[in-house]
Amino acid sequence: MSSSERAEPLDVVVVGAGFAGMYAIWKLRQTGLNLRVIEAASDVGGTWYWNRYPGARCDITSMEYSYGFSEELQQDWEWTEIMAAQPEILSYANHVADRFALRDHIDFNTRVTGVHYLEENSLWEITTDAGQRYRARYCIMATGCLSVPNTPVIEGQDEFAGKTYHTGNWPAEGVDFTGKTVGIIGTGSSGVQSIPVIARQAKHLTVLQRTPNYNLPANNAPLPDEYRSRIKRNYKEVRKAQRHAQIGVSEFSRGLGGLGSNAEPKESILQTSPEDRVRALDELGFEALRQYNDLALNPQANELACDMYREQVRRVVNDPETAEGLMPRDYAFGCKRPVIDIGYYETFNRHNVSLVDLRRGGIERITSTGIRTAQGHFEFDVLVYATGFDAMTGALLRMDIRGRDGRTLASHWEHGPKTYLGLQMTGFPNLFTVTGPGSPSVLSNMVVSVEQHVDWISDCINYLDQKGAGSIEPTAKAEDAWVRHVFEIADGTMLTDESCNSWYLGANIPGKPRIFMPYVAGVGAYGAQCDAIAAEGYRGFVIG
Ligand code: NA7
Repeated sequence: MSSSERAEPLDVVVVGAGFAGMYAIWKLRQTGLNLRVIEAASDVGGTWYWNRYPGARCDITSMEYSYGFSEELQQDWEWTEIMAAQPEILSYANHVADRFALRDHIDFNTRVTGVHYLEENSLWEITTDAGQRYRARYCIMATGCLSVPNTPVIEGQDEFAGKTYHTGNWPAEGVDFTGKTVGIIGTGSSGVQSIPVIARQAKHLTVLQRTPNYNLPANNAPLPDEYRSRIKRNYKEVRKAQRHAQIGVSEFSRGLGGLGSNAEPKESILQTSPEDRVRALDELGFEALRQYNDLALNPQANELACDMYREQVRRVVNDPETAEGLMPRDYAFGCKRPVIDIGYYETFNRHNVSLVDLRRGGIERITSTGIRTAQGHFEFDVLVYATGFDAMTGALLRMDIRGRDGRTLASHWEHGPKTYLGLQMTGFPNLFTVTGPGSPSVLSNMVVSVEQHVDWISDCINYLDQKGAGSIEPTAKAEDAWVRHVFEIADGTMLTDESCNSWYLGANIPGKPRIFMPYVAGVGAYGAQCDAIAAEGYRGFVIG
């Protein structure tokens, strides 16, 4: 009898075997819960399994973007760089799966299609594309925040005769661009990371850019020995500090580069003179933008930083027209996730790279040989979409999730995602989301947030079992209040400014409600609230 056909229902079904699903196995297995994990891919790793595009790399220091649940694991594993590249992170995921025998619990190559609550026996029924059926008391959605690639609908795209790839679904065997003319659409993190690497191989690379990004230097390097041993000596403290930090990166990594580990910005840009700013660019280049502490709070300060940024682009890029085309305008520095880059602007000084600034005339259609824009036709052998993801809600909404009374998640979220703590939704008892909308999630070190959520869910299930309770779900009042709170603290910041079209707001997907989805208060403040709510007997939840 296969696991999915057992007569007895499971305790837990977990959807997804990325970092969240893998940790859920380790954690829930300890408490004796009987679980299965369903994964669409052929192996573990989630984001790091799918995003194998050239140049893919973590933007948080790897010593911190790693599991903290096993002291032996964190002592044994050796990272080679400050911010590891995708192949190394995927090897790490494989190592963890082998070391803790996680694969025994996972059904691979299986995509969940339906998740229905059976009210009469308080079970979730999960169906898959292979026609399997699982029943479980609890369902945990470990489906990732950036797991549904967004391919924009462009007229004629099926007519393109060459090969087409998406950075978020890259072939495992890689792509050889040697001798090829390549077009790439998109200059977010995936575009900025892959463009320098593709340019080194392709005959010619044309970058079709709709919105230039603000990027900061990655400052990646081989892992310094002193830092490695300092972290390893203090890992216990590091992990504790992560849980109290704003984005889940401890002070032990201060000054190393990467998100959350910059040196503390000490200077007010408003206090500087134009000469000071020129000097700062002379000495530090783009790095200069990291030293100011008032960019997030003051629009005037932000605009000064944007001017500096554009000046630095002008300095690095030789051709004035290309430099002009690469300059971000009309939106704030920091409203989108900063992209860390390795040689991005220098790439445009190569003879085999050209920029099409779509602000001067957009894409009209894809043809059999390339892309026609209002500025002319560009020919390619290969077309790469680096066009991002239907972030945070995409993976959940494409499954048919139905709670009490057959109500769909799609209708519950018609006007944008509604959750309590980013963990549960009203009307969907015993269904949990890991790093869901309404939690720090993508604004944080994901591994830290994943562990915090899975720990909380595991404690919650244990609590219910001890009480002999059958179900938990938030009250509508608690859910509404949380949604309001998430909105209120982001409102008025540059993150929600009208000029900002980030995927945090769902603004990259036509028709998606414009709602700021992650919780900005920080990992520490958020974790404290989760703990307090649990300690008060799960305030705001109905336990049945
Ligand atoms: P992003 O950051 O969403 O970037 C997608 C890029 O694709 C962005 O430059 C978009 O321009 C561009 N795009 C999307 N649709 C189109 C169309 N129709 N025409 C032209 N250009 C288009 O995704 P990434 O994969 O780079 O990064 C996602 C996260 O992964 C990143 O933040 C890290 O956390 C890791 P737009 O800005 O919408 O004008």
